[in-house]
Amino acid sequence: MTHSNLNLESRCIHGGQHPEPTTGAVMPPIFTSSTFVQESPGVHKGFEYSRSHNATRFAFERCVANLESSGLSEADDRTCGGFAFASGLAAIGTALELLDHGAPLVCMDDVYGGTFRLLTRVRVRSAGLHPTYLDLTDPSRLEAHLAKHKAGMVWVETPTNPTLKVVDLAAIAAICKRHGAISVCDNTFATPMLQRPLEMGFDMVMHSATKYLGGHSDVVGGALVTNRTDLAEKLRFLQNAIGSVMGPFDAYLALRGAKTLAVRMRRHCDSGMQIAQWLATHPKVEKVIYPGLPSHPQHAIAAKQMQLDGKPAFGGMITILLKGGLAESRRFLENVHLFALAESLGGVESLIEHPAIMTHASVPAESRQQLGILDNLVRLSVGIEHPDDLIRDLAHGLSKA
Ligand code: P1T
Repeated sequence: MTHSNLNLESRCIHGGQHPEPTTGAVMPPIFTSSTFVQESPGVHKGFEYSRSHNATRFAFERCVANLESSGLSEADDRTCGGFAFASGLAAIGTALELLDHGAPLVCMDDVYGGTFRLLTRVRVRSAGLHPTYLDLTDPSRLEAHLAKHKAGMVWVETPTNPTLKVVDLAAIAAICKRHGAISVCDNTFATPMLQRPLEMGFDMVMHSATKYLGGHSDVVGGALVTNRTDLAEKLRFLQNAIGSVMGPFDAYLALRGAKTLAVRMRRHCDSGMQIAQWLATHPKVEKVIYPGLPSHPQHAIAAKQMQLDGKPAFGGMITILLKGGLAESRRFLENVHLFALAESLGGVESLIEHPAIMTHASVPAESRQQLGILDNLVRLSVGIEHPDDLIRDLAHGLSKA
């Protein structure tokens, strides 16, 4: 049973899940065994070696595949087109192995600093990849580029990390299809509760499961999902051949986290909107970037493609520009207490960080300047605490900025 006829809240809990066959355990046990006995060489119960087959990981993989609407059954692909990895970057690294040596690809200009680092500082050297960074908030830029240049893959994030640009997924997917490029969306910030890129024509979705999917800042993981059987076959081979798989303990935690994704996202969205509106009125804040505010340049497309319960919903990530520079940012960040000053995002607890010094330090200063990742830019991950407490904490920090 694929459970894809259920509402998303129910899919978080039941999607792709079935009781463990030996004992009937309702929640999948943590299968720690690295290997599985065979009756005769090559004759086994479908489990040989844990890098290739692990039932705890499979349960999480089927869950994410279901949430991202892969539409594949276990007959099409053992885990319905879902694949889990040791980290988000391990997932990205494996996805890039779909490309041949020397392949050109297009990447959104604003992406997580680690994605940029893997492409430019590793795969350009080791795989001869040719990334072109484009601002895909205007899809015609992609059309113009692909009319002149080939690309094996187009990689987007939306909303982007950290400037929260929003990309029109349906438009980008259609262009990629016309030009034969594999389209991949890093859906970490929006989560499948708000947008499902495969439903909008994308070939693949990627997640840092470390963030909202896991949801409790206690596990590092990544995921890929595809609705194409040809890509699922390739990813299954690559996942095993490269071996950067998610371990069974992590898969258990990630699956446990994903069960509450719907209820958490509802609170993240409500508090995100309330806090963004409050920040927009604060005299020490120069600018608030939040896709839910009408001032956001892609607000209209965000309202169309990011929805919860059929209504626009914009997530828990907010980026602000303070009046002033690094000194003001430091004073603000040193004087918030409920918001933890830390990298990462998407947990139940609120986090705050300075991308230029922290998560995006690997992006060259010149590119950061062009993208607007400036010294007065601060990124907030709004958790599920009471929003009044969060606002009081921000007010205190800003009073010191
Ligand atoms: O950290 P890891 O699980 O390897 O995921 C990498 C990654 C990929 N994509 C996006 C959009 C991300 O935000 C991340 C990780 N980001 C942070 C650690 C951060 O604080 O932005």
